[in-house]
Amino acid sequence: PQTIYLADYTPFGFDVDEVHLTFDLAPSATHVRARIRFSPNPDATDRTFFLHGENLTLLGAKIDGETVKPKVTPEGLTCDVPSIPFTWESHVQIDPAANTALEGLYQSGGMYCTQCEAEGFRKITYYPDRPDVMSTFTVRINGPHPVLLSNGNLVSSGDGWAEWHDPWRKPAYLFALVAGDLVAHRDSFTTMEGRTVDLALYVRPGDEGKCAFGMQALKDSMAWDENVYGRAYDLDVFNIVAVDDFNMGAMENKGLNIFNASAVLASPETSTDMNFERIEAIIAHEYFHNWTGNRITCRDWFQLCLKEGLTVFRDSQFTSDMRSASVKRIGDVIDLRARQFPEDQGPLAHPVRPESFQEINNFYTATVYEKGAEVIGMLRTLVGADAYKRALDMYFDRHDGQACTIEDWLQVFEDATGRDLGQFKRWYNQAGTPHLTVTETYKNATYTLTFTQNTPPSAATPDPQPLVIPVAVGLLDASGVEVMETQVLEVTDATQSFAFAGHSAKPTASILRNFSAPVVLEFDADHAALLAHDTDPFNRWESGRALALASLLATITKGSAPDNDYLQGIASILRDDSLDPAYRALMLGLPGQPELAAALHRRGDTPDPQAIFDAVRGMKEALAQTLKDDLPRLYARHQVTASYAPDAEQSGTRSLGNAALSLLTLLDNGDTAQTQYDAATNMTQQLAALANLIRAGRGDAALADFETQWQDDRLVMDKWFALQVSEAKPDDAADTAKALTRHRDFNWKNPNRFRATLGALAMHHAGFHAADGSGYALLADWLIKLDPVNPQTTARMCSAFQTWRRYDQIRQSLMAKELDRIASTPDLSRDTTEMITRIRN
Ligand code: BAL
Ligand code: ZN
Repeated sequence: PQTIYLADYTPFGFDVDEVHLTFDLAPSATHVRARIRFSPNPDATDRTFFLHGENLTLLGAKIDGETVKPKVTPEGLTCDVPSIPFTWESHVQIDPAANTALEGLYQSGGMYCTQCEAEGFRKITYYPDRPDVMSTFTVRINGPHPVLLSNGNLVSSGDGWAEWHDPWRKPAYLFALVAGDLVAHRDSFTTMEGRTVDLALYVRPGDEGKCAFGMQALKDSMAWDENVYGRAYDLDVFNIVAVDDFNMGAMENKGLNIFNASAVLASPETSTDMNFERIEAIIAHEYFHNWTGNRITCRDWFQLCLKEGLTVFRDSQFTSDMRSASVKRIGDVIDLRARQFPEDQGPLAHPVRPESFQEINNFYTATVYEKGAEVIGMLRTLVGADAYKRALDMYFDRHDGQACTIEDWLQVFEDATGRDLGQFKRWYNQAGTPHLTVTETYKNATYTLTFTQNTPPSAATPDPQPLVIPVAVGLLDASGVEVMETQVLEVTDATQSFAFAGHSAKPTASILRNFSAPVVLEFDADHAALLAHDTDPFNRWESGRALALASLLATITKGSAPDNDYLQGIASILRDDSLDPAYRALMLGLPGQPELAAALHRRGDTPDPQAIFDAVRGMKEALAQTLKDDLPRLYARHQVTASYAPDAEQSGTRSLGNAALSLLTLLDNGDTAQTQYDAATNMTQQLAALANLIRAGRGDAALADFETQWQDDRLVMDKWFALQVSEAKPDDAADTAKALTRHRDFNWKNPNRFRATLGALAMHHAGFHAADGSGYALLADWLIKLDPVNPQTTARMCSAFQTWRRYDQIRQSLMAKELDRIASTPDLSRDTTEMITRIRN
């Protein structure tokens, strides 16, 4: 496959002044007629008229009304065109029913829908399918469906047709069309400018009862973006559609967001508290894209982080405001370490702004999204909240309606603050997770911290240079009283010291408060003291995590018993009823098993997945024993009796109750879990109880009951599939997943169901890495099977193998064998070929 480089960017030779599309919908033979006004782009030198197009049957083309015969290839067409403005017309036929890749126009459960980001529009019609080509769109849809939707505002409609016009110039990746027998949940919102916006959430009949929460989240997001960023909505309507078959979580098409049903439909009976929180965040994320992504878009796909990093950062701010900021921050860091760190520390490492790709779909990564958001968080920390706001106002003023770059983004910060961000920019250009090693000295009442930064080299960045690292530091005295409030140190050199004078005794340092930079911190801190006293909630939690990590590593490598300081420290926190229950529940969490494997690998040890699994289990048993007398009370106190609400308070209470339940289960063999299961009236309680019953080895009856109860609910059945795999004993995980692939409801072409089953296996660390290679082989079998049907979802899941070089020789050769087997599959997609090649090399 061809590699595309950032350095090769050139503008398209033509501007698109307006686009008119007419769709005649039919499952296997949809006709698309395009009438597009082009004019020469004065900023371009190359006037080659190349239009992207894939899987299209060209039935005719005209320029200014005259039939033309373009030269057609599998990637698109070229044609001789006038050197003055002209009208291009084309007529193509496409086959939505056969489109299992779910890119372009496809069918899902009888409805039509689209997914055009990144390069799906070229599967709908011939077009310059690149984000820097922006135009207004007018769309006529002819089809026998009660609901016919596209972007923008409805112009007119009648029986079997509708016409939409989007007055905002947009790139083709934001195009959307939906047609189907759908029902609308309606509401409205009045903007700060006084505009009334009609809101609708379209779902399949039967799902009407799962719309209210998403609608409220949308209204909250609209109000928040006005209040915090001064950004109002800009059309008469905002529509959201829920779709069963979808590769991603959701898509921010202008005025017509399309959502994976799992990312929008919610009810207390069918959705967990975590589902509700995720839905609220995704709705916000897609809505916020209207300004950061749609009004200001990306010049090219290398700039993806321009919209994604910023929009993730904005949705994190929103969730922090709606719920608990420290709980959100801890959750984000857990997620970053679980998903982004492995990427940044392995063969798939790439900069937040990559410099080359073969298939852009492979770069919708945790690095672009989550590290991209961390980079913006650091920028805000460095310049301060006021300057951040000034810079954002300048960004919106200066670039509204444009397709921009990271250079444009950093320039507004330089102009708003007078700062030189040349070195800071390395965060966008360099791959790899920096290690920040800290040493301390104390002499003559002066406490000195010395920081050494080192980013391990990678194929993407062989020679990393020092970064600007904002390190938030506070100091405590021996009794735990804060003697220096949080200060942000700017570490810019490879090695750099900071002195703090006037301390009559050696203080205890709390470093990297609120996780002020996405680095691996290596500092021999007084974690027990910080766990007891740190005033920074993140670092207090982090201290518990560090103690747990050290203890688990000692168990794995030396067979040591769990660390008593850790157990007692956690017990004190759990007994402190003044602390937020959600926060205490997080305190009971342990480092992820892949994270332990990474830590062992970093120390030069070879991780043994079963030993890691056993150590974690042993630590849970030790926690259960330590908290033995507290658990019944802790559990009982954290049962919600009020009617269900998915708010931060109730979900925090339930999360602590269920964290207590998982320890209690180790003591009572699942009796409490059975009682909870039998009494559960919401999915949070039911699913937690079911997980504990499976873990206690007595889940069969409840699993059967759950299946009977929920067999007609696709999203709940995804949980049923996933839970059996994720809670399986390591030796049984692959067999469990394999048995589930033979279940009558295993629809492998549905990405949610595929991920629930095979994705759950990939995430079951000890199960996926079972010594006999059964996990590797099963996943490879299914990736080979899925690839011709859905390359995007296949390629995404190949990352399960990205850490393969961490393990022992036998596992490495088992994984290499599967990677080679996938790679040698005839006609492997470009998506999967690129992923396997990068992982294997
Ligand atoms: N733009 C793809 C989906 C999302 O990040 O919102
Ligand atoms: Zn996004």
